[in-house]
Amino acid sequence: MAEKTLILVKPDAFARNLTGEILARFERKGLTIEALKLVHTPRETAETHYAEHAERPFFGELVDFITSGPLVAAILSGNDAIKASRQLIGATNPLEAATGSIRGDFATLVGENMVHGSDSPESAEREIGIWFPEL
Ligand code: ABT
Ligand code: MG
Repeated sequence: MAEKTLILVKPDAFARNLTGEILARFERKGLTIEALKLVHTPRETAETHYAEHAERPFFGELVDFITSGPLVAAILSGNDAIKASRQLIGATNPLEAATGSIRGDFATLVGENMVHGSDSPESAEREIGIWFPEL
């Protein structure tokens, strides 16, 4: 089933010059880049993106982190793009993410876990609207 997903190469990954490495993994899987841009994220955009975590104790740090530097936002498309991307990204906690996944290979902190991928079709539609309102 062809579908779209929203990916963020987060500020930690961008600062470590891993953007190309990460996008290459999605491309090798067979996903297609439909849109791509560098974003200096306004605080309001980050708060909207992570609205489901607004009441969590880590929300402030999460927004601080995602606005701490530029990130790269992308729309990817392909067969089961949401599930395929989440598989490539790995578990939320990098210490539990499989070796071979992006988080498993490159991260150790749950609060700085390199990449975001939409977790459902509803999330993908909502998040594409947040990061690519011009489309
Ligand atoms: P995202 O792709 O960033 O949404 O991560 P994922 O969907 O794998 O995990 P969720 B549960 O959505 O986490 C959102 C961000 O919150 C961070 N987080 C999460 C913490 O810092 N502490 C926690 O205890 C939990 C549960 C990790 C995620 N992002 N970052 N950066
Ligand atoms: Mg999530």
